[in-house]
Amino acid sequence: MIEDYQNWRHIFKLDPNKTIDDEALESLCESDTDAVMIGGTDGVTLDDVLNLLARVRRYSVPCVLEVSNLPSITPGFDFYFIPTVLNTQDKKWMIDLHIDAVKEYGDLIEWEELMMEGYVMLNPDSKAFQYTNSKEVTTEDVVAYAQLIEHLMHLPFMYLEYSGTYGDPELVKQVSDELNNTTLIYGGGIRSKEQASEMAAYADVVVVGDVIYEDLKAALRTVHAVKKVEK
Ligand code: 1GP
Repeated sequence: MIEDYQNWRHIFKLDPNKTIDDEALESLCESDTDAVMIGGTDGVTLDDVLNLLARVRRYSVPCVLEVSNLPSITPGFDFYFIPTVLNTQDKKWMIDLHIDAVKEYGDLIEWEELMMEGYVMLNPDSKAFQYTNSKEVTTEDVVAYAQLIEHLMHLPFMYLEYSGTYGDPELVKQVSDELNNTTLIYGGGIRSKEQASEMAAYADVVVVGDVIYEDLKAALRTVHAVKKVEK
C-alpha cells in the first residue's frame, strides 16, 4: 500500500541523468524494494524525469520524485519528497526554491503527497555537498539537527546524505537513538549486502543509488539484506 511509506525499509534511487536499460529497470522494480525514487543533483530535466516515470509506471512499485529543481516537477508520482538542506550556507537550498515552487505550482499542489526531508550533507567530496554549498558538521551538530527536526520542525524524514561514500554507522546509530517520530533515511556508498544490513540496523530506510549503475547484481542483493534486519 502506498500509504505504508512509513514502513518502507529500502529505496532504489534512479538518477534521470543516467541511462538504464529496460531489463535492469525491470529487475529493480520487481526486486521487492519498497519504492523507486527519481532524483539527482545536476542535469535533471523534465524530459528525462517524464521518461523514467513512464518506464517505472509499468510496474506496481511506488514511485517518488525527489524534487531537485523547478522545471522538472511534474504530476503523476505517488509522492514528492522535498529536500531542505540544513547545513547549506545558501538558503536557496533550505527555503527559497521551495517558495518559488509554491508560487509557481501552489494551486496545483496536492499537499498530502508532499513530504519534507531534513537533509544533512555529510560527504564534503560529493557533488551534492558542493552543489548546495554545504558546510562540514560534527557528530554533535548532526545529533542537534536530529533533535531540531523531530521536536521543533516535526518533519516526516531526516536524510543522512553520504552520497558516494559509505558513512559512519556509529553516527547513524546516535541519530537513530534521537528519533521516534521522524523516519531516518540513510543514503551513500552502499556497495554490498553487508553494508546495507549494517545501516539497516539503525536507519529506518536505506537508499541505494550509484551501485545500480556499477554492479546491478550487488544492488539487487541489498534489498533482501535490508529487509531481513529488524530495526
Ligand atoms: C544519493 O543517498 C543516495 O542521493 C544514495 O547514495 O549513490 O552513493 O548510493 P549512493
